[in-house]
Amino acid sequence: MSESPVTPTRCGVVAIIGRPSAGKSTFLNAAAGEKISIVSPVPQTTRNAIRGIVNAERGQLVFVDTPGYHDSDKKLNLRLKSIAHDRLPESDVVLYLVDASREPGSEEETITRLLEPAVGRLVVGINKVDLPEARPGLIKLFLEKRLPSLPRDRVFEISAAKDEGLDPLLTCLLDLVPVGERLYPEEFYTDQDVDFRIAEVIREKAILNTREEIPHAVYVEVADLEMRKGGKELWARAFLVVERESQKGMVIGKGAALIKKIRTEALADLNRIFPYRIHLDLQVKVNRNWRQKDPILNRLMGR
Ligand SMILES: Nc1nc2c(ncn2[C@@H]2O[C@H](COP(=O)(O)OP(=O)(O)OP(=O)(O)O)[C@@H](O)[C@H]2O)c(=O)[nH]1
Ligand SMILES: [Mg+2]
Repeated sequence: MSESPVTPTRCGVVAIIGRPSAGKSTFLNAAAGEKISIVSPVPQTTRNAIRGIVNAERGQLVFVDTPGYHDSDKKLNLRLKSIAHDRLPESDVVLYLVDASREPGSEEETITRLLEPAVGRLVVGINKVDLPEARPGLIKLFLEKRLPSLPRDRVFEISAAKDEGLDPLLTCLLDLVPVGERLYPEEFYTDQDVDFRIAEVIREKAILNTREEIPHAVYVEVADLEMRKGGKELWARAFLVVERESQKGMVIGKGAALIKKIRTEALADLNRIFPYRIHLDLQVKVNRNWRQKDPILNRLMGR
């Protein structure tokens, strides 16, 4: 009796690497069809290695979104860089995202130098091709020069924001990950804790509603979480933490209008993400120069 051949399942870890604002988190959300990682126009929005799981008939891709790779000697930036760096050896495939609307400069050169040893398991997404100023041809020339052994069929033009061109790229990634069972149950799409996701959504709204140095000076601390009404409601108390007393007023706004707006926008997203009703008490406090404090950075960035 002949049996029809069964295609084996594939599963692997894909690290997403690229410059700040290349669209790594936007890509992850589009690929997964869920809001997993926060997005903003401000560079260095992502501060952690965030897992997002994409299930397909043929298998599972476990993406790891990383902080934008950026050369700087500041304490926080060095942490962000090492988070991205450390994900390389533990991934099966590396997805390098390049912003087609920006000329590839020294930062892009640093990244290609970093990725050169991984070229055999590298896939490139040339992102933001929807923008009129996008020049994918220029990026391709850059890649040919910097990564000459990268096969051309590993380079894809995409628009993460418009969810265009993602399927051939995902197919290519599935072809490259090893044969193996799924690492996560199929209904899983992220491994983040509830309090981390709440903190991140609040931070996204704070970034989107402030300017200049404030977006970088903010972190969010979830102080209390309590399930009520038999799991129907989640009550959260959180602090939006800034670096200086003078920044407090800027986040609170006139008549507390800004902090109210941040809270309302965060709640709208959180109520879409979670199956229970969220109640949020949000306050602002100062932790002087937290970006210089190792214990805080350890807590926020895990180390
Ligand atoms: N036009 C356009 N904009 C995009 C696209 N992908 C991302 N963006 C925008 O680019 C900005 C940065 O996107 P993110 O996804 O936060 O970028 P990132 O690479 O995760 O940035 P960091 O976390 O700071 O490293 C946001 O304003 C996105 O809306 C795209 O395909 N087209
Ligand atoms: Mg990001």
